[in-house]
Amino acid sequence: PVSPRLSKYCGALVGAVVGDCLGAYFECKRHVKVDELLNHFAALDSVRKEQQFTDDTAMARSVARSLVEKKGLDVKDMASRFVSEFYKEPDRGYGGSIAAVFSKLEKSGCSDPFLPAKEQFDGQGSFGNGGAMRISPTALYGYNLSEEELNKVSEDITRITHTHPDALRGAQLQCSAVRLALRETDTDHLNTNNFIQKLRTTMKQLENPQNLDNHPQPYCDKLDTIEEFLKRDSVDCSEVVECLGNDISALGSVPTAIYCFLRSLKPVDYIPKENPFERTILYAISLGGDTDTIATMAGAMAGAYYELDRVPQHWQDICEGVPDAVSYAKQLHTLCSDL
Ligand code: 8NA
Ligand code: MG
Ligand code: MG
Ligand code: MG
Repeated sequence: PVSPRLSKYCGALVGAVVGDCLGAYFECKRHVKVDELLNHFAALDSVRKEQQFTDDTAMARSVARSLVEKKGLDVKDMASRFVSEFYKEPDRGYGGSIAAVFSKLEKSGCSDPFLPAKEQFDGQGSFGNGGAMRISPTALYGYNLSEEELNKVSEDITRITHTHPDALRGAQLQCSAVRLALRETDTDHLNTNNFIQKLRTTMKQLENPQNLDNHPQPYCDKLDTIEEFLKRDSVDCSEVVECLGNDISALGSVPTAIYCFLRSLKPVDYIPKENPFERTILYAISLGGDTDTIATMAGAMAGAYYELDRVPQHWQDICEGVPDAVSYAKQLHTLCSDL
């Protein structure tokens, strides 16, 4: 018998992999037609061909492997794994500007693993979601860490490629949400207000630690929007996209992924799926835009919450990298029990 905690660990990493592999087909479609989405998924039932993962999973695997093998965060080791994976398989659909970071890391032998990312976009750093898309294994590793320690680990892993505050805060938010989903034991009744309130407390501390008036706190604002949307019976796709986003920025995708997870706890009228894990993935993809990344982030939360056995077996069979995800989940579970 597998402990519920281990099954939640496996669910998180497998959920992330299937979200990436299945979302990738629709990536960059500005609008996904519901009919097309449902037909695609119906046809998938008889597909045997492997559905390949993209940069999201390629990088998440390096995060997991490095944490396991180094028994904690070793930034140089993680940076060199990102680099060698990139040069082994550069066509996994990486973000447009990230090759410059990998090239500088490679030339310098990762001597200062944080420097190349700082130089991106004239020193502004990337605000892309490439930090958040890969952070989920950190929530498994950091299950028992204090909130402060967890935020520090998420930030350092993200800083290897992204230094813009939006990218850092986005990865921290994603990691916190996955950890909350892992820690949730009542899989039938998630209190969404509590869930959002805990995330708001975390983000408030990160965005506005001195509690200043009129201080920008964009992630807290998005959490308010999510809460407001959840009070309504339904919200049009177009309004979700307009207010929360579906693009490659962290701010325009991490809150969206959280909303997808929380909205899909209940039936969604145009997604006729009983299984709430499946519903989460299809709903995330239905929003269009950066579908692999929003589905991988929502998939990590949903898999963590519902556990591995809610991830359809056929999806597990056809998505590339599922057995490895199970193996990393087990190793992170063992590691974190020893910490
Ligand atoms: P990134 O750091 O290259 O950022 C992605 C893009 O965001 C950049 O290429 C810029 O266009 C833009 N950007 C980021 N920061 C700034 C800034 N400070 N000023 C102006 N523009 C900026 O790569 P990443 O790792 O963050 O990207 C992750 C995404 O790329 C994921 O969705 C992943 O799946 C992949 N991807 C996305 C698409 C898509 O359009 N949906 C397509 C292929 C690959
Ligand atoms: Mg991708
Ligand atoms: Mg993407
Ligand atoms: Mg179970």
